[in-house]
Amino acid sequence: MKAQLIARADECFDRYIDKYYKNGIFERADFWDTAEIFEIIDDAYEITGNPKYADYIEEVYTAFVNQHGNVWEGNIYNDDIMWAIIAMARAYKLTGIRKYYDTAKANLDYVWPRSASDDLGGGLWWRIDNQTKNACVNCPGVIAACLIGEISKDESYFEKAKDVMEWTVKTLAEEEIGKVYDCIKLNGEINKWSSTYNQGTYIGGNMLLYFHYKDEVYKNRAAAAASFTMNEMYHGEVMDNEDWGNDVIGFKAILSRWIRLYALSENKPEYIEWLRKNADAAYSHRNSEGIIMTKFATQTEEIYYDVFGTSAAVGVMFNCI
Ligand code: 7K2
Repeated sequence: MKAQLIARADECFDRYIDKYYKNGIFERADFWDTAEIFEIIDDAYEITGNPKYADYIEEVYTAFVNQHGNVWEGNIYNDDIMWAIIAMARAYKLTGIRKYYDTAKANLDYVWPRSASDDLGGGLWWRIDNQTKNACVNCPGVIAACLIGEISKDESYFEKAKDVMEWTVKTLAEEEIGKVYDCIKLNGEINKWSSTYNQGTYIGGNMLLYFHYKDEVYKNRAAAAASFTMNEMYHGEVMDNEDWGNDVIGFKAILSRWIRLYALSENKPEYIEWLRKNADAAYSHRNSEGIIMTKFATQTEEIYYDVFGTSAAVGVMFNCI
């Protein structure tokens, strides 16, 4: 069973590579897309142990720093930087290759002071214009700080992560039911839209804090958010939405990564089964090139799709294993 699932995930990855990849670059992928495709390669290496994925990590890393430099001051999106830090810190944990960690840490030490503020009671700004505080920077910020804290053994990163999570729970979530909001504006107005990526990184951030502090409050938050996502947002059915814009189309890989971490760590096989149901549906709807677009219950057509939109299924193929 496991070998078959790995073979299927490898196949989907290879078709994706055939379509979009050359010399460390994914066709038309922007900074954030690349960071998240990088994370899918981390997933692939973590889950299969196949050394070919370590080679992809090295190639993508090299192309990324060639293009964006070692510290990414030019990027106005604090969230983008957090995501790329996560991709590289995870790559270090998986390979032991020091430069991935050095790049991740240098960028966290740069972007954290740029993002953190006491306005609205705490948390991180989404962009350098300091207008909104979004779940998509705060939860990844928590994850990034936990990873760097874990690797460096510097407790201060965990302290920062903890404070940002407390603010996020208070400001951008309904803790008991596990619903995560999108963002709060400078004037206090809240956008209550819940999406798979924010649900995912909220689960992940709370799990990493749980592993460190062993306080069940974190685990309970992750549990509530996992349940809300599968049962309330999707009623246990296949994810067949989030198909608009340039960003939303790639969210589901992020959810699957962190819900898997929760499910394996807390022995909740129902979530892996749900991911597998999604992966099965997605696979059955691949097109003749083996490409799968983000609506998993819908047939992928024989047309050109955005590189980020078709990465989500690849991520789910690995994370359902
Ligand atoms: O409005 C934010 C966020 O709150 C929302 O969830 C998503 C939905 O859109 C933006 S975040 C998307 C950004 C990700 N970082 C890189 C940027 O290029 C991109 O706008 O889509």
